[in-house]
Amino acid sequence: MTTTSRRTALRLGTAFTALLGLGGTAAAQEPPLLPVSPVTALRPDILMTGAINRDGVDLSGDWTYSKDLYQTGKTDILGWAAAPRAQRFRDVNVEAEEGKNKYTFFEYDMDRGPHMTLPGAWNAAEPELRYYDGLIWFQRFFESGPLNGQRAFLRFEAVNYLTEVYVNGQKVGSHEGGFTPFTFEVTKVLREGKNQITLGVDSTHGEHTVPPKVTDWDIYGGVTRPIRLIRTPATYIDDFYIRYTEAGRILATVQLNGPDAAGKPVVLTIAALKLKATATTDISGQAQFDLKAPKALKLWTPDAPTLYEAGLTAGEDTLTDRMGFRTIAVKGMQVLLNGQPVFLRGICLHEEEFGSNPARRIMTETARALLTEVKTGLNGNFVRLSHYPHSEVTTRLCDEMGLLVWSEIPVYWAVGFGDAKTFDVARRMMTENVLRDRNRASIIIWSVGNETPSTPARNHFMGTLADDARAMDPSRLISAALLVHKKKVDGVLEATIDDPLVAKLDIMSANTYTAWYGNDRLEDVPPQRWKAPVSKPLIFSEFGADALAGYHPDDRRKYSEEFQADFYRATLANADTVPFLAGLSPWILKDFQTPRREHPVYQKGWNRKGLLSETGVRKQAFAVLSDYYRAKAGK
Ligand code: GCB
Repeated sequence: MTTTSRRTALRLGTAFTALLGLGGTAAAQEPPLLPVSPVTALRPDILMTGAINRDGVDLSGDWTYSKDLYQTGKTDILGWAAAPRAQRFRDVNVEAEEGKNKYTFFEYDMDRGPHMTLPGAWNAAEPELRYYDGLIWFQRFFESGPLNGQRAFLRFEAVNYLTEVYVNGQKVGSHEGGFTPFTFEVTKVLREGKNQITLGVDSTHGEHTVPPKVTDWDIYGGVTRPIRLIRTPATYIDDFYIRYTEAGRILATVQLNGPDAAGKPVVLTIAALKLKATATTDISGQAQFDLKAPKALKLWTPDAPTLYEAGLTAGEDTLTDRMGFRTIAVKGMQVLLNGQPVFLRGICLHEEEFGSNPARRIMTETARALLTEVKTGLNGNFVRLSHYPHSEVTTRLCDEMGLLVWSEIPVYWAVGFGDAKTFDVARRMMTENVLRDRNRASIIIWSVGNETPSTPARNHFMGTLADDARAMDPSRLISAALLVHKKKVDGVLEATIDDPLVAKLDIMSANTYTAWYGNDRLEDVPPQRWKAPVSKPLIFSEFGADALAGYHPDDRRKYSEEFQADFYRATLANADTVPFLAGLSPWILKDFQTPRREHPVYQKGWNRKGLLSETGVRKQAFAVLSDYYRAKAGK
């Protein structure tokens, strides 16, 4: 057994081992590869790119909720339609109805239910919800004035995982996926005055979901990012994609939505650069710009993250965005930022704020606290936002603070690679992620997944995701965190990246835990040899060791701060020997919650591979990495 297979089998059990083909049965009959529809067909009808910069009514705050583990609000016994007395989304005043007739009864009442502050995952809200994994209904009321010809939309920045949305008792849409935004038009269902909104949020993951049921992070069910009611003119700017090219041009594509979308002038301005241009939309409502970048343009870099306010106007609709301009490319074994080689001094991050009871509630200040530790504390220039799209607040802050970003979708471990439903969900997620964030200068890499077994079905699945990302955004690089095969040759470890998916990637990335998982020792790490069949840059996308902050036994054993620091020293020494290494993103900035980690002394529900404890206490390894990056940066 190779080191990879031993470690993987240890962590994931026999199902994954069979998937890897190690059980000896999987390879016999390969099912046909899944058909691929055009990526344009997966685009949501309404995107509302940049919605975060539009005015709106924030529905954050107090909501009532009702737990529904057996989904009685959706279906009754034997699969019948749910009984009205259990349908939480109805537009009725339960208490008033009960008062009208002594034979009327309900098995819910949202108005008299318990309260929860949204956004924020439910596991942090109440002890009884700590590990709740299922359906919860949420409800609140909001006011709306007359629309006067405008359109109204509900914008959800993220809800985990499957969401049904009802307004005044009518279903307005549903969405699958816990980390990308979605928007439903509610123009026709809104009432003047008081309106009711009900959400059915189901956190359950299973054989068709992305990610799959077992991951190494917390459930974090519920509404984790803001919900807003947004109004626009009848024809509005639904999407825009503005980028800078190596030829020194600014290209922009703007998509209008509405009855007057075709043949409409769109004005693009960047006042600080004295740039103003007009293009007219085609029959599909799309306008294209191809402009020479003004000489005064300062390119965005992590050291000087210059942002410009770009303005778009189409009829009555206007939208602004703060944007940076830069190029990113790969040449041979190097990554080039604005034509110059760059070494990615990074770290991985989960979407989890500091504190002993995090709720994945990422606001500007909670995100800034994490990113400041990367930028200033670690002397970093790069974050891997693992393993799913993080809040737009975070990616925008990376633009502002000067941090390069790896953005990923949770195609993680054993997702259903041969399953058409899973394929569709993953491709939609990739689409929603790329279309949300392709105006962010900070983002340089789209990752199509993490630690997945190489099979024909998986190569097709993830290869298609790579093609999709490139089709929607040819201006960024594609990668994936790969498993590596390790074996000892003449007593020295040899790590080989022989994954066929590499053909679809610009950057190879490897997760390497030599001397943490498996039987290798710290002294095996520095001489480890890295081999790849192609000449592309490599990132160590993960390496790490658990350490409990404050634990200092004399023998520097596992779980001690000393072991973690020694592990970092050994892996960094190894990194220095790899000529095609273009960057690092060790695992991980901060200890994070996960039901997979239950050692009663050291873990207690936390993965302890953070360089910081959950409350932000720096462990010894923090300084090891910080010093290494300072030297790399030439500071
Ligand atoms: C990995 C996974 C990450 C885990 C980490 C660990 O390779 O990508 O999600 O949390 O290892 O701690 O084992």
